[in-house]
Amino acid sequence: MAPTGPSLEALTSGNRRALAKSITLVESKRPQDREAATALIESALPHTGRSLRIGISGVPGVGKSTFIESFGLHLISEGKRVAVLAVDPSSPVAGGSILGDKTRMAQLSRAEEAFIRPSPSAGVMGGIAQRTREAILLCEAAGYDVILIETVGVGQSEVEVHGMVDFFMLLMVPNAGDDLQGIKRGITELVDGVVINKADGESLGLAMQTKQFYQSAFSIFRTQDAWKPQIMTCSALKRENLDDVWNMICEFEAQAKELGSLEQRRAKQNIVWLKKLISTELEARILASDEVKQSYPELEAQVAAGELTPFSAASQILGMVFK
Ligand SMILES: Nc1nc2c(ncn2[C@@H]2O[C@H](COP(=O)(O)OP(=O)(O)OP(=O)(O)O)[C@@H](O)[C@H]2O)c(=O)[nH]1
Ligand SMILES: [Mg+2]
Repeated sequence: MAPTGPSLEALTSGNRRALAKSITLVESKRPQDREAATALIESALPHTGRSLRIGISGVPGVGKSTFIESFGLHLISEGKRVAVLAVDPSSPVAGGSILGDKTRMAQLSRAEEAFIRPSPSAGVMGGIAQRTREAILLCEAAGYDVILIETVGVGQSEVEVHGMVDFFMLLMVPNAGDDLQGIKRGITELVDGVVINKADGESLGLAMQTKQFYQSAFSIFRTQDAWKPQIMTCSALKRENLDDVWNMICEFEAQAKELGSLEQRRAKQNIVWLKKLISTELEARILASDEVKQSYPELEAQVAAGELTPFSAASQILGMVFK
C-alpha cells in the first residue's frame, strides 16, 4: 500500500507520527511515491538547516547506542529536541540493528523530545545515504535541534555519514594504544572529535593513557585546519563527562559559525550530493535504454572473460545512448 503523503503542516508542527510517515514516504521503493516525496521535501526546505548534525561512528560494541541514549538524554536536559537516525549498511533486513538499539535506547525512545528512526533497508531506492540525507531535512523541518546519526565504523558508510554532518565523532574504547586501534588510514582526516568511551571502573586509568596517546598521535595530523580535533573520555553507561563532549561540540559550532566554515561545509556537501544524484540517475537511465538492455549481458560477459576492456565496453554503451 502507498504511504499517504503527510502534510507539511503536520510535519512542521512537530508531530512525530507525521515525521515517521514522511520518512517512510522518502524511503518508499515505489517510483510513484518519489514525486510526492520530492514535493514534500521541497516544501519543507525553508524549514531546514537550523539543526546541528552530528555523526557518531565506531567499531561494533564500542558503545554507540548506549552513548546516544545517554547523550540524547543529556541534550534533552539542556532543552534540546533530539532526532536519531542510523546508517547501517550491514543490516541484512529493514531495521536489522535497531532491534538492539530500541532496547538500548529505551529511555530516550520514551522521551517526548526524542525521535528515533531505524536504518532503512538496503534495497531502498537511491541508496541508504540518499534517504538519510532526506530524513535529516525532514527531522529539521519537524523542529529537531540536534540530529545524531549512528554508523558502524566499517567501510564506506563512515565516509558517507561524514558527507552529511557538521561534526563527525569517532567513539573508541580504552586501549593500550600500541597501534592506532581502529583508526584506519584516512579516518583521522574525517574526525572532528574522538571520544574514548567506557572510561569507568577499572578502565579509567587506561582511558586516560589512551587519551594522551591519541592526543599526541592527532597533533601530527591536520595542522593546517582551524579546528583541532579534540580527544575526550566519557562513560556512556555511567553518564559521566557527557557535558564535556557537548561543550566541545558547542565550541566547534561557535568557531565554525564565526569562520563561516559550517556554511562552506554544508555547501560542499550539497554539491557532492548533487553530483552523486546526477551520476546515479544517469546510470539508471542508460541501463534502462532498450538498446543497452539488449547488448549489456553480452558486453558484461566479454569484459568478465577478458575479451573486452571495461573502457571499450563503457564507450560502446555510452555510444548507444549519446549518439
Ligand atoms: N563499562 C561500560 N560499558 C559500556 C559503556 N557504553 C556501552 N557499554 C557496553 O558495551 C556494550 C556495547 O554497547 P552498544 O551501545 O550496544 O555498542 P554499539 O557500538 O552500539 O554496538 P553495535 O550497534 O553493535 O555496533 C554493551 O554491553 C554496553 O552496556 C560504558 O560507558 N562503560
Ligand atoms: Mg548500536
